[in-house]
Amino acid sequence: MRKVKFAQQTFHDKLSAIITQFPKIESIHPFYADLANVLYDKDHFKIALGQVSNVTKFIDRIAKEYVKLLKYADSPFKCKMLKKAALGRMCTLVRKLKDTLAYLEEVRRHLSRLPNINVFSKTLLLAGHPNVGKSTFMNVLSNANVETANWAFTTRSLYVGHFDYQLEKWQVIDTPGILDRPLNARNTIEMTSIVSLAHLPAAILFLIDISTTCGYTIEEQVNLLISLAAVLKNKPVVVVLNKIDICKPSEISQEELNLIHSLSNYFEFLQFVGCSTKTGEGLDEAKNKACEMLVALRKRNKLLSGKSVVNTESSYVSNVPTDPQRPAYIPPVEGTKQKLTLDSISEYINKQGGAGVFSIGANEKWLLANDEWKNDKFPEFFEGKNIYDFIDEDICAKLETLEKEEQEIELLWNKSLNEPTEQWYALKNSIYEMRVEAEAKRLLSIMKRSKSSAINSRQFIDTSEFKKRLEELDIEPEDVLKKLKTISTDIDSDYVSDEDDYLMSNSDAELNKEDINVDVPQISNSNNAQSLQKRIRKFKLARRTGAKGIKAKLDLLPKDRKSKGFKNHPELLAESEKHVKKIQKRFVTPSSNQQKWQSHESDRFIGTMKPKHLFSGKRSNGKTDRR
Ligand SMILES: Nc1nc2c(ncn2[C@@H]2O[C@H](COP(=O)(O)OP(=O)(O)OP(=O)(O)O)[C@@H](O)[C@H]2O)c(=O)[nH]1
Ligand SMILES: [Mg+2]
Repeated sequence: MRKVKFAQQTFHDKLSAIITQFPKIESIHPFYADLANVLYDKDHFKIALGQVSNVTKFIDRIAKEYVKLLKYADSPFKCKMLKKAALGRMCTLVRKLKDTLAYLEEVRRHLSRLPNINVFSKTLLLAGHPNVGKSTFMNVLSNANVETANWAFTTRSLYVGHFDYQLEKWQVIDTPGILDRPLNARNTIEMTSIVSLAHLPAAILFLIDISTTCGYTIEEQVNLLISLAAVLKNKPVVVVLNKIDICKPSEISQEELNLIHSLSNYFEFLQFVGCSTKTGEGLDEAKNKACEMLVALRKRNKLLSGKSVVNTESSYVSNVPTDPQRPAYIPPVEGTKQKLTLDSISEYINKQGGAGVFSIGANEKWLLANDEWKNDKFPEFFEGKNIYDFIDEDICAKLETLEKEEQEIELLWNKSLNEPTEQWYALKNSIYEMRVEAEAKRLLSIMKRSKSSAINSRQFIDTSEFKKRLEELDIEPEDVLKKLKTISTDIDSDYVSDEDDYLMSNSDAELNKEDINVDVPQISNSNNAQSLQKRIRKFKLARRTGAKGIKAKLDLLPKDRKSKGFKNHPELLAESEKHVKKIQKRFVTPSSNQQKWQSHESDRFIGTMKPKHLFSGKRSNGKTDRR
């Protein structure tokens, strides 16, 4: 399976690289697209690439199918057979692609040999019949070294050379010779020339051999140019009458001259130059004319298209006057009292120290209340802060209002300090009350601690120590006494009088009251009343002597309520039972804050220290209750 996949991946990578690395005819410049079409036949080229793409897809599909089969193969032998079949099919497909790949390789090599023509740079294009001296012209003009020979079609493809004109680099392209025949009869070599003539935005140097040593008559050569008129539309054409060293233009017959002059009817931009590539005569003139025409045409086209021609070719050589007159412009000064003239300003500057030492700033025109302020210097930044941020136009008004507010507040403050308000008095009184209450409470606690009913509050207050203390605190003893009375009535009215009640806790007192409330209506005139009183006393005694509280409280309850007093009153009976249950619940059940050992020894709980895994996590098998 691995081998099949590897083979598929390798084939896929290689074939996709071929497809992606070839230029896409639709996306390249029309010159190159047409050139590729002429040289390699666009359809053929596309079909070849399509075949490669199809084979890639087939190989992918074969690999996918066989991998699936290999997955479910039941024996190694079968696997081996399947692998063999898959690789065999892939190789067969690639073998069938042999011719296509060979063609594509040829194309690739040819493409790599093509000259590097920049379709956007300024170009001169040499065209004409074979053997007219195009390659010789090119060799003289540029640094190229193109083969020249005295027979037709010495040059079979495009050649590029470079030369400088007006500090710019131009390219010159030598094309193969063209014959005057219909387009479909032309061969690939001729078509290369036609394509470059049609697509390159260049100036055309059409060479005519006036000596006819090339083997073609002047008429044939003129007719060729006329036949190319449609292709060369809107292009500058320079007709170079070559080989003037052999045959002078004056030696040409009038008919032939007329024929040559008639060319101007077919072309918009046409010029004639006589030249000899052998001697070099007229060569520069031909070159310069072609270049000038192309530059002029480009400028014209740019102007027509609405683009600016500034900073374009040769604009830097253009009409800058040698001695420009640039008089100084003094703007009219308005709104000033005194009109400043150029002389007065220069005089003033000279007075102040001259140019470079003094310059008139904008502050000269400021309209200030005092003229001296004009030259006042103030820093823009002060202590790292921009002064402008702190400039406030309404600052004076704001300051005034703030000052007024401050004065008002000050007046109020003085007034409140001198004359205490009602609130102040109320506060003072409440503080005094609080102090009196604190003293009264203190006194009460001392009295409680003394445990003597005979001692009264007056005795305490009249002691020297207390008197002194109250004097220091500026408290009237009478006030403390009054407060003491109110506090004692609030907390425990029978505090001083009844010793028993004092000794009873609040909860006990409640309990007794409940019991008494329940029992008293029925047992007021019987012996039970006396027994209850007895039990209460017993309970109090028990508390005082330190007996257990629960037992004592249980003793308070009547032993047989159904037979004693509640027999004929089911409602009271039910109520009393409710009370009994309540009390039992409260005292028999150990409360939450009671210590554990107090409930019972047997109630002690010691948790079994089982391992954690028996309590938590997923059970792999069965239920938890088996453990
Ligand atoms: N006397 C003379 N001979 C020239 C002149 N220019 C070119 N020749 C000769 O003409 C012959 C052809 O020149 P080429 O430059 O190869 O012509 P071509 O136009 O490039 O020819 P193809 O490449 O075949 O299209 C050569 O033998 C040159 O020596 C010239 O100005 N005077
Ligand atoms: Mg040539």
